Amino acid sequence: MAGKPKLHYFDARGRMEAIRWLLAAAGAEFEEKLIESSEDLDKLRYDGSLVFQQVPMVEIDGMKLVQTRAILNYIATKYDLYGKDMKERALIDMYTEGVADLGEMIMLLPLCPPDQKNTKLTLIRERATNCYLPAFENVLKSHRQDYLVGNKLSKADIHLVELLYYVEELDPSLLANFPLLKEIQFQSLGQEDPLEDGMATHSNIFALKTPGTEEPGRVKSMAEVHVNLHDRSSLGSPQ
Ligand SMILES: N[C@@H](CCC(=O)N[C@@H](CS)C(=O)NCC(=O)O)C(=O)O
Repeated sequence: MAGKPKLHYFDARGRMEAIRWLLAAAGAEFEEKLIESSEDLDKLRYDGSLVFQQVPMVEIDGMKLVQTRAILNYIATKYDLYGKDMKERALIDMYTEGVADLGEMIMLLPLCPPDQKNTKLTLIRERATNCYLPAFENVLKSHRQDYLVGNKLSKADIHLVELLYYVEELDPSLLANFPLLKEIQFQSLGQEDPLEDGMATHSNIFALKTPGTEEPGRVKSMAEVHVNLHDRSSLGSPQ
């Protein structure tokens, strides 16, 4: 059996965070090799580990994968989080890109020049309230199922829940008018141990610790995810 995936990135959420969430939701253990200096990054570049000279890079199943989306798609396929057919996959991709559009705006906010920050924040609030959050709320409302696609956990749900935490960090009031989104976020927080809390038959999502809350002063991360038995059985096992 292959060893644990090894994640190469900075001590930050950044582009690696969605990868951490996905692996954690899949119940897959992973190691992190933090890049702590420009020398660390150069070393990876010079030894040919970074095809495009950039991170995130994940060592997995004998490959050194770069490009965030490629990594996410590989992990989602491996752990059966990518739909059952082409149509489900298309929907999962569509929702994932919607999540990425708003997520990217939020992720880049700290890099914005101070004099542009308020304008950017207003734009994010406007897009979240009038476009992205209603879109996801409506999907859930339209079929009244626990998951976005195919009544089964997929990478789209995991990316969405991660996004909801970022939105909440930015401004908790943004979620006020979206009861179904609040519900999936609340359920994802869940119990420490769903089995102990009698939640074993609860079909919804997974129990996550909020990234960044478990170690004060550390910007990341997704520490631990408990997936209830019902979901774990549908996630497939590591190859
Ligand atoms: N399209 C790439 C972008 C990767 C990227 O921008 N990586 C940044 C860190 S988040 C990086 O390696 N920056 C260092 C550099 O380019 O020198 C992806 O999605 O993985």
